[in-house]
Amino acid sequence: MALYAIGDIQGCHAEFCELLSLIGFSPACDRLWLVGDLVNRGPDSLAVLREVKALGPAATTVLGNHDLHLLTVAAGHRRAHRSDTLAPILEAPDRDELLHWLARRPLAVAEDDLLMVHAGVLPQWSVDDVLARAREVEEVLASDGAEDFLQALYGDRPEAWRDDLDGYDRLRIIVNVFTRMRFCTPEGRMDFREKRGAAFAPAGFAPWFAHDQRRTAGTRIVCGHWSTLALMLAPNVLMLDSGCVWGGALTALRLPDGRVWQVGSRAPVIPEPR
Ligand SMILES: [Mn+2]
Repeated sequence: MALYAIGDIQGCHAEFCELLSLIGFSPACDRLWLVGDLVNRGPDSLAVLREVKALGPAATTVLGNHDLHLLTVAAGHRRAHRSDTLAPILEAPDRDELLHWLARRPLAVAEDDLLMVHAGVLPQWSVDDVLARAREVEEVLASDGAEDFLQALYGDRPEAWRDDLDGYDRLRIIVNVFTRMRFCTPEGRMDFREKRGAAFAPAGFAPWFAHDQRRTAGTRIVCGHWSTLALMLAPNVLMLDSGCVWGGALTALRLPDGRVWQVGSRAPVIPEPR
């Protein structure tokens, strides 16, 4: 029995299957953690969704920004972007089942000394804070209020967390932290414009994981989202987005020993913008 974490798949179904067979994954005795962004931009998001859903309790996936974009487009609140590859899901006979399943995935999961989110966590949040805030959003996504919430989901504001935020502002910033954040200030103000690597931090900002006083520093965080950082295996930050959809690779990491497997992307290399 082993636990494997896999980075952002984004519809790269062939690479996902190749990676599962490379690690010898067995749903009967192994477990899979997926860092989110199962869908979009890549060639076969529908097959990825069906495959991960069919793995049942053997696979745990957290929601990423592209997964939420799919839910929002499906609800009719946003138009698909030109580079989106979501149409086959929206037209699939099992679309409702797949979307219902996706909307009930968590935003954060913790087990032993591990914590998984798609993008990051604010420096001033403890592991308990992370889980409590994730549950707030998960409850709404699984409720009758989900459609209204998805309509109010998008936006960069508020840009800083406050404990007394409420309503959609509170839910929106929680989602932005878990699914979109790259750079923030020590107080937890976020920047969403810069998508390049750590060297491009806007003045006053640093990568979310680089702040000295970060309260989750003693926990191993499994995440993805920041493909311009490529694969980053710091002792307590395991960032697994190695840019498969951009021509990079899809990565699997075995926990707790840290052995890594990769399969090369079948997509052409796209240097930017991610
Ligand atoms: Mn992402």
